[in-house]
Amino acid sequence: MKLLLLVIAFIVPLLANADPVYRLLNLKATDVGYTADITLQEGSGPYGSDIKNLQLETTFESEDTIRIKITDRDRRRWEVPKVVKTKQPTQPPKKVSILWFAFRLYDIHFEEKPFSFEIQRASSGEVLFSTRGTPFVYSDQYITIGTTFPKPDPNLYGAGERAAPFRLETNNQRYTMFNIDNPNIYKENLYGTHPFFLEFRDGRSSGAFLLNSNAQDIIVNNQSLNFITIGGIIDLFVFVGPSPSQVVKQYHTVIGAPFIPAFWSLGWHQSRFGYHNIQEVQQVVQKYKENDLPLDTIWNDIDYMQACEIHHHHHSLSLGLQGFHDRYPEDQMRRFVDKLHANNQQYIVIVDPGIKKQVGYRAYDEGVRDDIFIKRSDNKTDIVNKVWPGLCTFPDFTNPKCHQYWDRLVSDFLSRVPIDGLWLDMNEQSGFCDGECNGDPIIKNKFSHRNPPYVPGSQFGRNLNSRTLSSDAIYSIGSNYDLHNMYPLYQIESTSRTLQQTRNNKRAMILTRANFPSTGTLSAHWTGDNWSNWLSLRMSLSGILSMQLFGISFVGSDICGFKEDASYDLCARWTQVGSLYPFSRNHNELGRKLQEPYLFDQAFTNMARKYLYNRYSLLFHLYTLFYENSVHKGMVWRPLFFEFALDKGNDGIARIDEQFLLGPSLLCSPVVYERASSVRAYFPSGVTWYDYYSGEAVSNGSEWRVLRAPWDHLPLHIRSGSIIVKNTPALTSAQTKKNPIGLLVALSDTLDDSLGSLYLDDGDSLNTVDLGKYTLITYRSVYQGGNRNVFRLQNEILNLGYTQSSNTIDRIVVYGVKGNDCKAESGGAVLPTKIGPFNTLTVNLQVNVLSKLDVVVNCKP
Ligand SMILES: *[C@@H]1O[C@H](CO)[C@@H](O)[C@H](O)[C@H]1NC(C)=O
Ligand SMILES: *[C@@H]1O[C@H](CO)[C@@H](O)[C@H](O)[C@H]1NC(C)=O
Ligand SMILES: *[C@@H]1O[C@H](CO)[C@@H](O)[C@H](O)[C@H]1NC(C)=O
Ligand SMILES: CC(=O)N[C@H]1CO[C@H](CO)[C@@H](O)[C@@H]1O
Repeated sequence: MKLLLLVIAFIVPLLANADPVYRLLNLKATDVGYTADITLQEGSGPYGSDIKNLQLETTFESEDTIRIKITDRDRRRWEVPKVVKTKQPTQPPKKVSILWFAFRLYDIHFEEKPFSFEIQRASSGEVLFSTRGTPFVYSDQYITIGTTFPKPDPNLYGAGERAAPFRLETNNQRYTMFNIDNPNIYKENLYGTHPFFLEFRDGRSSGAFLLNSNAQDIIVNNQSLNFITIGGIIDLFVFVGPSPSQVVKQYHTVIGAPFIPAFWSLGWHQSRFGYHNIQEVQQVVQKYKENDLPLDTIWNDIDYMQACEIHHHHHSLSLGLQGFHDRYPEDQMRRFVDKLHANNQQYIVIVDPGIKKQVGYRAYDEGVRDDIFIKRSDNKTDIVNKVWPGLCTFPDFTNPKCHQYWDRLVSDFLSRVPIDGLWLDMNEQSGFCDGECNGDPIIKNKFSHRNPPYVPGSQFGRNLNSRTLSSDAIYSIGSNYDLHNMYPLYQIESTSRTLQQTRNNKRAMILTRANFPSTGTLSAHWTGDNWSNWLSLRMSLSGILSMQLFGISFVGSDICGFKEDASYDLCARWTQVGSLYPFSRNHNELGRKLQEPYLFDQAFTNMARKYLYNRYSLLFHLYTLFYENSVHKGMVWRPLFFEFALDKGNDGIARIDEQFLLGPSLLCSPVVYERASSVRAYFPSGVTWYDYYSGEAVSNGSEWRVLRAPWDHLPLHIRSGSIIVKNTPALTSAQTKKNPIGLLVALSDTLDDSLGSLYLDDGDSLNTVDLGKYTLITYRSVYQGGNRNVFRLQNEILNLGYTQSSNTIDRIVVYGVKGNDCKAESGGAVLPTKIGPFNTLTVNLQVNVLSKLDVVVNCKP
């Protein structure tokens, strides 16, 4: 009998192995695209349960984005709900009208049998997405759709979250996407799911996004890419670019634009798991000040929480929000936070979703009373898993009643200690039991939500229940099988509403670990539990670049590494490049060597001060990049090929991920290898690159150069033709915001103009852009009379909705000046000038940032 079963088990998949063949029928053009039926003609997918009658709906979303939705015609399947009220682009997508149909940048062609489709670039006929010749399977728990590429080894990016090189490897790789609490193990799936990829081919780009929340794999095999998902539907968006940044912009139009962080949150952050008591935290703030090191925000990990003590550690572990541990007396905490605020500094604490299952604990009792915890598959009992406090239940943020519950807990906590943001950890959801700790699982049938036939992540020896809530757990709107990856979105949405209301409609900071498309509209992210090693340092760069694609612009990694001890050199290099992370926070694990920047030696402290001040001198620039990012003009960090897609100098530009651009014009080439004192850096073509600090012209582009980089030097270059605003840095962002500013002009090396911009608002109120409560200024330097010896620098105020800024522009520094005898004039008055090394010109002046700026510089050759 046993043998027979075994034989059947082998034969059945073999028999079923004739690939499914679907046929397209009844194709009809509609006002906005096409509809059709797709019917299974023969064959079957590897796991059976094929869906026979499918329905196709193709929508021309806009001139550059097409959507292909394939659903079950007979039965409604799980579809991703719209969770976050995503901020739509400032230019709303063009109304579907006959007019723009003529300008569509793509065509779509269907093949009847076997069913396939091909999306082409209208201008050239180039095929961007073609399912022809790729497997198309649509069964209950296994759906696959894919595309082929014209040449082997295409340049592909995306498919996160993981710690891996930015450019995807194409030799039969399986990229799993399923949110789990996994330390940054090279190439394994991590805390977020992003079924998006961007392709870069011959200087142009396209991309695709599968709007699907189930556990998935993307398989990349030399000349093809296949999405495999184990539930939901096919809802595919294809973006035609044609530039890489246009693809990203098109993608963000679907998932929502990144938010503009509160100005203060762009400052420096210090955190540690293992600040044992309030005195230690106070001392860190004090030490920063004594060492003349900028600090905006101090963080507490779980050490502050009141509850049980485990592992014989000093710290206590439980849900926060209930209250503070004895070592963090609440009255002292309140005074401490008030003092931080008086000093323009901020305080943030961590909170986990798990609620300790303990009668008498308010958060638990009220959750039971309101019946808002996630249920087991019986849909009756609260599911229980173990997290730091022990056995826990988990709020079901999809339940509308849950918001009141969460709102009450969070706002009560804030009324006691006015924290400035929340750090949402463990929200994958992480659990120490596989599935649940309730006892034996309730298993109803073989292939259930708990036990699907195909398991993304099984190559790492995991199933969907490994160290997380059981995939058959039940929420008010569906099953964990479908919702697991979206849990953080619901939690962030609820937390954000509460923080905004409680904090008088000010932007609050939320830092989440788990993530999904749309996360970046409300929250920051850090790349999780990395190691204090050089690989983690390198992976932080590609991790941040990938998150920019995913619309999570406000992102960073634990500076100096979380796990294990950071060496002097590693922490020095990490502090340097970390000072240019969109989100800059030094964070460290319990029991590890302390790594605050003043703890090494005087030389280290001086080095850290230099780069922290450098960050603070770029705060207006960063803030302006976030504004531009939010209104869809690009990313905060950019890979080199985003700005230099047509760079002819070197094919390798598509592979570079150890250098990056901060905005369009600052090229950073950090040292990310042990014992290196130089770095091999590529300079993209078509512009001159000046050393950012000295103004020396270093390269005319299109070449690799070896740059000297002693232990305390971060190579940074500015592109000719750009203007950036520089702050006079202070110990906090608030003070920096008031200080005088300067303009750094890197003159164009052709007769083109040099350009820059500045975005200003009050720094923390909501919707400043939509309400017009901001000021936007552009700066332009124009050569006069076709002559590079004379140039005129002017500003133009494009929007004047915020007038509280009283910054003085007190200096203009110009790189690339021709000649060394220069006169500067403004409105007939002569301005003092100075020529320094490398013909760097400094002009001194006193002009209010909101006044007219008009300076003419005339140099003798
Ligand atoms: C990709 O496919 C081409 C053509 O089939 C083959 O020559 C090449 O070796 C393959 N490359 C890899 C990395 O598998
Ligand atoms: C679970 O129970 C609730 C209320 O009793 C009901 O509304 C919901 O539809 C049930 N969910 C499932 C998946 O059975
Ligand atoms: C850039 O090109 C100019 C003009 O050909 C030349 O004078 C200059 O030395 C070059 N600069 C560098 C850094 O190679
Ligand atoms: C991204 C990364 O650096 N991952 C590594 C971190 O360190 C651990 C332990 O050395 C490795 O297992 C990871 O691969």
